[in-house]
Amino acid sequence: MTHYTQVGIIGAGPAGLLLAQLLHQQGIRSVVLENRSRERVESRQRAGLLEQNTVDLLRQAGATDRLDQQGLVHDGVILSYNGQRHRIDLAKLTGGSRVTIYAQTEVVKDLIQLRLNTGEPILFEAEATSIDGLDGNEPMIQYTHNGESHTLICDFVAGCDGFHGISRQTIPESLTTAYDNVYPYCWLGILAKVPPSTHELIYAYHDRGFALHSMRSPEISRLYVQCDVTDTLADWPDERIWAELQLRLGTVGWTLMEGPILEKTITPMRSFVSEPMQYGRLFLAGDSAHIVPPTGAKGLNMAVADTGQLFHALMDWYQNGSASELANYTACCMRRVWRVQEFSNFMTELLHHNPNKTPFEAQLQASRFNQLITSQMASTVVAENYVGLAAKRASEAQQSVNFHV
Ligand code: FAS
Ligand code: PHB
Repeated sequence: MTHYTQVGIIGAGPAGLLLAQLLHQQGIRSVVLENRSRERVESRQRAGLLEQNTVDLLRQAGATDRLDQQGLVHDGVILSYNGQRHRIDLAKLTGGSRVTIYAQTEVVKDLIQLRLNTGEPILFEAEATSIDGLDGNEPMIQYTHNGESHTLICDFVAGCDGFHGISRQTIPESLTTAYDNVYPYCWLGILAKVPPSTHELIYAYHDRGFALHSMRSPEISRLYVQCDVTDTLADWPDERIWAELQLRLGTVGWTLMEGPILEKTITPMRSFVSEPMQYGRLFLAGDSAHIVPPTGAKGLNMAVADTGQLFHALMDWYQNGSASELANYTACCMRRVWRVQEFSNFMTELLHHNPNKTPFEAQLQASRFNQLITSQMASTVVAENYVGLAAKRASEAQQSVNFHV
């Protein structure tokens, strides 16, 4: 069967769902195609930290009712180096910007419910198999759903289908440049039924490896330990996980509370960028175009920032008949993407024990951490990147308004 819409959206992750909602609010019709089930999409444990810019865009979309009730707002973050802790006062160093802990699973649930409330089409277990006609004005997405083949004809295709989707592969290889950096370690992440042992996040470097103390609620902790790229979950029984977390996060006078582990996953660490993020009427947003190691808490936030950029460019077309923002989409995204890539790489290299590093590199790593502790300027750079530079610009704008008042 053949169907028609204005924007065909491949992927019901944060990028695709948010774009669909923002467009709907402006009366632009879209169809969301998702190849997994609703249950699978809503249960995938992923990100947990939202920048202010992300919260603002979700609020614009009308998706923050539960976030406002359940989100945990943080003014600071703790970095630890072999047990020596340093708190970075995010709000003080950035003129009031903060971050919010609210799981990606909850963001996705909120956006899916919003989509369902609109009555606009979102098809689960519908796999996009090809994208055609991108050089014309009516691109087509071929997809299968309930065992039948369908064609979706649209004005634009939003490739929000993540790192393993088909959108990026649709851009001719001869026109793309890929940048790739695989790290020699992974993260083993757990959800544990135990109250967080500190109010704020702790990112810890330890000679045994990195660890991160995060949370999902006052009752649920989210924790990570660095593991080897060859490790499997069988190599990490609960006892070993807790023992390593105690060693790596520990400091004098503090104990990590332990509890039943509800879920375990191993995530590889990789930096990847593919340029351009567009081809004819196809525009990539989120992990389909770039991925970052989660050390900087940027993957989800970058996807949302792309979505905001693409939404404005599409509305410039639909409301003003202008194609200039669409033409500049890649260039506008890339400035932000590379800033986030650099910050994510900095945090990853700073906080992980690299088995391949030389003694010289080990000294540099220790010196970088020492500079963070002794220089407010160095801590400010980390704080501004961590809360998101869009937040910095917003707080500067607010300060300038306050200044002139
Ligand atoms: P997503 O991958 O979320 O969504 C893409 C969607 O497209 C998926 O639902 C997929 O099923 C669907 N799809 C793919 N191909 C399709 C096709 N052919 N047809 C139809 N649908 C298709 N970020 C952090 O900030 N912190 C973290 O701790 C963190 N942990 C992560 C752990 C893992 C295992 C992974 C994979 C990522 C993690 N990330 C983390 C990054 C993550 O949060 C992403 O940045 C975020 O999901 C990006 O959102 P989207 O771009 O919407 O892509
Ligand atoms: C999380 O809570 O899952 C989380 C928080 C910060 C990160 C990565 C993951 O940098």
